[in-house]
Amino acid sequence: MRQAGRYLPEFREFRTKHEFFEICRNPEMACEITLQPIRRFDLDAAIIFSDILVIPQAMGVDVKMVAGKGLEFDNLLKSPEDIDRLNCTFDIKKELGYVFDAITVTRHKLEGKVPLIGFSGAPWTLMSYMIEGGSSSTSSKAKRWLYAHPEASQRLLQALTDIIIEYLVGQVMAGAQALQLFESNAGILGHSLFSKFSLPYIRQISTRVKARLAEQSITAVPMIVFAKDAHFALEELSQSGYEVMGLDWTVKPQNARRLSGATVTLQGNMDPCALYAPKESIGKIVKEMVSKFGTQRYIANLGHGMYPDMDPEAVKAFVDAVHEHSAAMNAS
Ligand code: 1CP
Repeated sequence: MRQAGRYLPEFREFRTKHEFFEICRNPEMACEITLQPIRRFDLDAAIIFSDILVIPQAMGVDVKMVAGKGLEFDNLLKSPEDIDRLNCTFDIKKELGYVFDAITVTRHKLEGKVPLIGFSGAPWTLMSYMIEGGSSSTSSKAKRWLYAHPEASQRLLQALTDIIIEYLVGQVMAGAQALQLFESNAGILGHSLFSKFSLPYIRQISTRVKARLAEQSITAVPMIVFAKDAHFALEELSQSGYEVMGLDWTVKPQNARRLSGATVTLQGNMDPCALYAPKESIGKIVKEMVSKFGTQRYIANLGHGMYPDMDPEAVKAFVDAVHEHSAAMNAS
């Protein structure tokens, strides 16, 4: 989940001086922001500071972070003809090489302290941002494409898939030691649309990333799939070629274990809003979560990202409780 972000005063301070995408494009700055949470908390991994929206940007959708307003989009996709004006075959290294450079710089700076995670948005989530221009409670504009223009939708999803594969392989070549794929808008699809417009591409990404790395004799890295609110597809997701399945907080740990079988590692899934609870309560919630998942084949995490008004001390309480309770469970 997002580690940096607006809940950290040092991030907010940095953001008074630099625009969001300026930080993403500057490897030294992206590295600095990546390290901020690592300095503060006893975390087991770092996630590179970037955003899923850098791919739509590189394809020609304008995405800006406007001070006091948030993300603003221009050049959105209105009809299938607009796919033709997108740049679907750009040189990844040229357009997104700044992410690779940020990964390499950060990997060096981390000096092996914790592994570095690279990431991308999954095709459907990126497609929906390119049509909706932000999050939407219904995603009706983007879902309209799936029903009214299924073939054009698949053409766009396939183009995004091809780009994402190259982008993730490039991140591993630059030094990423794990990869996370965010299908943040999975839930709105429901099972039927998910099976047709999300899952096949999620599968293609794991299969083809692994094949491309093997071809180039690069050691494979663990891959994490996080499809938010896809409680209806846990079994299929756990068999989609990823070592780790991320879970949002609505999922019952026992059900996820039962559906995902013996080989998949589970990640998640504390409700981020539990960080508003007093510290002792956070400790109790963490204890219950870790005892339900067990300490093996498990990565303790939140079930989604944090909000700007969250207290860094609550994050510390969460991280420390994870270490405390998992150590106690391992010792008993
Ligand atoms: O720890 C980190 O900061 C890691 C970098 C990271 C990651 C993994 C950021 C920085 N964004 C993301 C992923 C991301 N971005 C997702 C997938 C995960 C999720 O579901 O949350 C999504 C959907 C986005 C899109 C995005 N970027 C949003 C949500 C917009 C919406 O309403 O739908 C927002 C607010 C951003 C901006 C952003 N990205 C990252 C940060 C720290 C911020 C806030 C920046 C700021 O305001 O200064």
